[in-house]
Amino acid sequence: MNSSALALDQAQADDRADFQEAVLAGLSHVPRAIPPKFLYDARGSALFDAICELPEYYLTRTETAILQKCGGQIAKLAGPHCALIEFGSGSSVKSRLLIEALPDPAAYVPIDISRRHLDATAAKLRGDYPSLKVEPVCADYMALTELPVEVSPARRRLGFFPGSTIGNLDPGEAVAFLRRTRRLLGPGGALVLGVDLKKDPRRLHEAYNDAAGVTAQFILNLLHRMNRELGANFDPAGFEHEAFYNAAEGRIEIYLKSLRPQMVMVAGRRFAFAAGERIHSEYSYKYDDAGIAALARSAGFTITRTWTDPGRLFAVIYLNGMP
Ligand code: AVI
Repeated sequence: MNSSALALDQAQADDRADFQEAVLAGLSHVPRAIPPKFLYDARGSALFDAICELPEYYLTRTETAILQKCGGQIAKLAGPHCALIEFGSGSSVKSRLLIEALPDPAAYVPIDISRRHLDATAAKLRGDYPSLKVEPVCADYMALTELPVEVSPARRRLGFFPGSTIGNLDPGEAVAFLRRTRRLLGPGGALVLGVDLKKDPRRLHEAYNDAAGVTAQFILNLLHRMNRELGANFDPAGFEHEAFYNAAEGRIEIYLKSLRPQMVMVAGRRFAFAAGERIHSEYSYKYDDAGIAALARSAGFTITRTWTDPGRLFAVIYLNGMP
């Protein structure tokens, strides 16, 4: 086995150990909870891509349409020769809109935890934009305090955090992440942030309870993942996906709910579930103008410009770091 295959093997073993530790801690905790980042194994990522295409899931479509419209204005604010840094880049679909709009960008730095995703995406981008320097960083952007790569000399670092992923962080985590990001972007840095807006709760409910049941499969995949990777014996038919809008907290809450009393083994440990008992799997916070302003202020950003769609479903915000 060559050294890069060995490193990949080691990385996989580390990922599995992290997953096991988080699951055992999360299932022992009251109330039970497993961090949402574990929803995204290969199958979970494919299911999330399918969610983005659903008629009920307006977020991706709406944000893309806003970026298509405001790309030129973002480019004007950012100016020439900026380094575009994307947090959680996945397949970098939306960043292409900015790469194409920005005048002579110095570099594109996609940051993603999945090495395979990152390498494949970087290769495609280099093919499509031969003059663009693509400098991928394989890291958990939530834990990143500085860039581990030499970014080509750039006039400004422009961060990009689309998709309402900020909504999956609780408000304290969101402020902490934005503060770290502001520091990482440095003096003169700016951030383009995608935020899902508060709206008719029925619309929100439908977006997380789609008729085709893809969101349910996405959440239930966590049980399959624990069976596959941790030798667990969850019966996925013994659980259901539960998602609802909590208006007081301004968030969608998503759980796996046990449909009957049952005993489950995970990594050699036994867990008893009562009928109706839940495992929390995700929050998805929704913001209004005041909430966005408070978030930006607490993290040391000023809002330079906000773009929304005609139905005010989603917002793309250009934030400048306060000096
Ligand atoms: C990735 N994130 C922004 C999605 C959301 O809308 O909160 C995750 C998701 N969970 C269920 N559907 C979509």
